[in-house]
Amino acid sequence: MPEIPTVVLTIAGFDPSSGAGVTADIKTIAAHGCYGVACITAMTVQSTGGVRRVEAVDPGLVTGTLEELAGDIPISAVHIGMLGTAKVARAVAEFLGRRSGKTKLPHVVLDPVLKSSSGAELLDAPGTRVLIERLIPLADVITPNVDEAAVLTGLRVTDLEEMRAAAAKLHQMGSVGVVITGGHLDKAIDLLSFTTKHGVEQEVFKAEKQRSTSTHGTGCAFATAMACHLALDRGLAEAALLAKTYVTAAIAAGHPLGRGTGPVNHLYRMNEQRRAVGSGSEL
Ligand code: PXL
Repeated sequence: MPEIPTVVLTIAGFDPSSGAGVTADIKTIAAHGCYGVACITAMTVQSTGGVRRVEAVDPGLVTGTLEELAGDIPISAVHIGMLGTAKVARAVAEFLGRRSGKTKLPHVVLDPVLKSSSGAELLDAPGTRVLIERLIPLADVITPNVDEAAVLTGLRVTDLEEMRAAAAKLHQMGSVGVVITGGHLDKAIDLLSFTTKHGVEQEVFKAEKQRSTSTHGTGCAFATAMACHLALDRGLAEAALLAKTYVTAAIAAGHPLGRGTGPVNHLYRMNEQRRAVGSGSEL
């Protein structure tokens, strides 16, 4: 009998340039050897040049899709990205809230996507309130970048000390695990913070900042990679470290596509395999 694959569900928007959003997430999930299923929350009109238009889908379609998938396929982790509107955010919160005890979906990773890097609003203001009040307490891990951490906490978040304070505040707001990504800071620092019986534990991951114009989709790739590692039963610290390593390599191998910010290369490992096979056959 063929093996049952580890399934990761992504709930996110559609970016037609496939740098971010569901199509990018499916690539990330495949790169981790898992099987991806998806629920689209919003359509966007965009290219590497930026987001031109956002249109949320009917919340009933979101509920129907999530119930249909979860009733049929065993899901080992959930990634939540762009939600678009409060109505869609509420539909997702209600779906997760309906599943408790044995039917609770494991390893919910919430990427609080608020704006695109070009400044377009990807979640409306009432949606941000739903995210704070209903989704943060339902998630196992939340992965804001420094700007999103600042909006969610109302604090300034520009360096490691401020990241530590923002993480503490996010714990007070109901987050169990927090990873604040600081890829935009001078040094690319990520802070992992989680609550244990003994209090809050924090770990810092540092990487050299890379000079690249192919960085579209780093947030989605990081959060989805974390969901995959948690689905594969890795602990929080290992998942965060491996997800950061994955994103760093995907940026380094980024695609020089389009006139704007190119997409990261989610499937860079396939090129490594192709080169390995190529050099093998030449010997
Ligand atoms: O990177 C955030 C993001 C997430 N999801 C979708 C997006 C974007 C940014 O443009 O379009 C669908």
